[in-house]
Amino acid sequence: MADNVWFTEFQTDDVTLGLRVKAVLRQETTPFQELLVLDTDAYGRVLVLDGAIQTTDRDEFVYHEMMAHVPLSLHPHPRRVGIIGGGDGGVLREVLKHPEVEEAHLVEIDERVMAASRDFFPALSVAFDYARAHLHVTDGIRFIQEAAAKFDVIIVDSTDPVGPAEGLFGPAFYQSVFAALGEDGIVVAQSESPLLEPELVKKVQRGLRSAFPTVTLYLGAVATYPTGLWTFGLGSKKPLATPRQVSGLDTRYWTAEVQAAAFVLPPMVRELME
Ligand code: AG3
Repeated sequence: MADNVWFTEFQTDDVTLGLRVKAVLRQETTPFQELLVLDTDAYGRVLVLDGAIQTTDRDEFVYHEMMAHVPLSLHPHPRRVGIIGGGDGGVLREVLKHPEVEEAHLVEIDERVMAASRDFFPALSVAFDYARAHLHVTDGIRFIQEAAAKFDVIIVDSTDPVGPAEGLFGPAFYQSVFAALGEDGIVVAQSESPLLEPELVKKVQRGLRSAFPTVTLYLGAVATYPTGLWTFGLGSKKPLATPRQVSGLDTRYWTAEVQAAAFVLPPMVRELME
């Protein structure tokens, strides 16, 4: 490929992120969205859906570790875990690092995302074939509505709230997540950038609060997402206890100390929780 080809994500009408492209590995219109897999020098392989970067070889661990290990260490005995979205498999891989998890159910609406991950992101899709992994290609909203008290932890790894993921950001969805969780249930949902999308951060907090008595959020630094500063909304049926000691996880971002620090919020973030 010519050496001056660039991919541009329009994060808003006024802000872009540009990556020089070495090769376009896949470009396809799925029944749900535009899917693109790029190879880049800066971040390795990059998965893009509807123009938005979902994950890259080089920084995927930050997001996937923070989505999985924070709620799993806060739950007293996470045996059954539901992952809504996350068809690349990155969250699933992290969830299955916990030996006490007996089953993890990945619910992805777009089978082509899983296919792209199998074809181009072996480090993400590695857990698809594990015995404890159960893959469901179906609508996460419906799946959750039919999953009464089934899960200990639910992780909502959605795209931005436009297109197929829109329904995953409203109060009705969080109420069915509440019903799909057992008595110590915890949910985590990716909730966008506090600087660029404060209204979305607030919307997730409000939605969670409409269903869960305990709601908070924590931060992580994901280089390729808008502004790099990312929020994760968390809802819990019980007040949050001290995290369980989880040892032996092979991680590059998450540690118990990083987790504790991730809940220390600057005022500009704290005010989005009110
Ligand atoms: N899901 C959240 C991606 C949000 C990124 N937004 C953006 N680039 N505008 C990521 C899925 C990874 N498993």
